[in-house]
Amino acid sequence: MRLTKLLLCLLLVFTFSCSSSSGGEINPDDYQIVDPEEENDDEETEEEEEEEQQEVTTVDGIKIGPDYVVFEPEVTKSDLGLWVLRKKGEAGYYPDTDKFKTTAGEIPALNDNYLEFTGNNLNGGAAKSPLTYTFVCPKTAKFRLTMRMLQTLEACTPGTEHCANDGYEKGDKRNDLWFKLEGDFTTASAFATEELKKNHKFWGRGVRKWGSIHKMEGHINGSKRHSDVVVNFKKGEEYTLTISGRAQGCGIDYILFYDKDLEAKEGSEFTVETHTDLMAALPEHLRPDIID
Ligand SMILES: [Ca+2]
Repeated sequence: MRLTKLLLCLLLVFTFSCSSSSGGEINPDDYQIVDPEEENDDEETEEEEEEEQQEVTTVDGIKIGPDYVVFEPEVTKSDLGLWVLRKKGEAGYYPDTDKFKTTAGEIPALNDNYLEFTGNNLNGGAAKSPLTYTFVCPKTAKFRLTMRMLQTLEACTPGTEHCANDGYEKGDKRNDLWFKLEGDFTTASAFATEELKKNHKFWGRGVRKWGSIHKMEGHINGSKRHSDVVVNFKKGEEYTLTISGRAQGCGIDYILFYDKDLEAKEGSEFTVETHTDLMAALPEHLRPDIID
């Protein structure tokens, strides 16, 4: 843009000297004079607008950035029911003394708390204690849903039911919940839009350390399938996520929707796969606020 204007100015000067030397008259209306001050003003306005779009707001505990929505699960306005808020220093917070494998060196729960489902059994069960979260989407984009999750696997006797050889409950227990979405969206995953509006199992891995819930389980033409949860959201539209308890002992640190394009964006390259700890793998701003 600047180069174009510079060339225009040079052309103007050249034309002016030619016209002068030939004795012709100059009509100022024939030329557009560029005011450098005015040009700077335009640039500042553009910068201000960009800054405005980068703004982060927190509404009812839900942090909304330019290309993500993230929140602690306890900000729900629903009755917690069979979900329990585990806090560091209190009974039931994982790891709890020598009952569990140490998680030293791992990143602990954000805000030293998480929500744990205490109903059903370690394998699963019917959807119970629904918790809802409503927010206005900041951007028209493909958003992926994922959650930071911990399987609070207990010590057990090898050889007994559900017990692995390492003396802890098997790594595929306590690892899922139910979820559904409401609002004006369409699917960008393997499952149909209408399927995403009904309760489905949402599972992942966080075997005695923080990992993630990242795959939906459903059926397509009668066959069981697993897929990321990716949806086309619209800017300014209101959406509601509902999670319900499924497997007992599934712990949720925080819940995140992020613009799928962020995965390949320069400087923030990441993936969310089995065992991915969201806090270790994703940029820091894709976390809820720290509560004082
Ligand atoms: Ca937390």
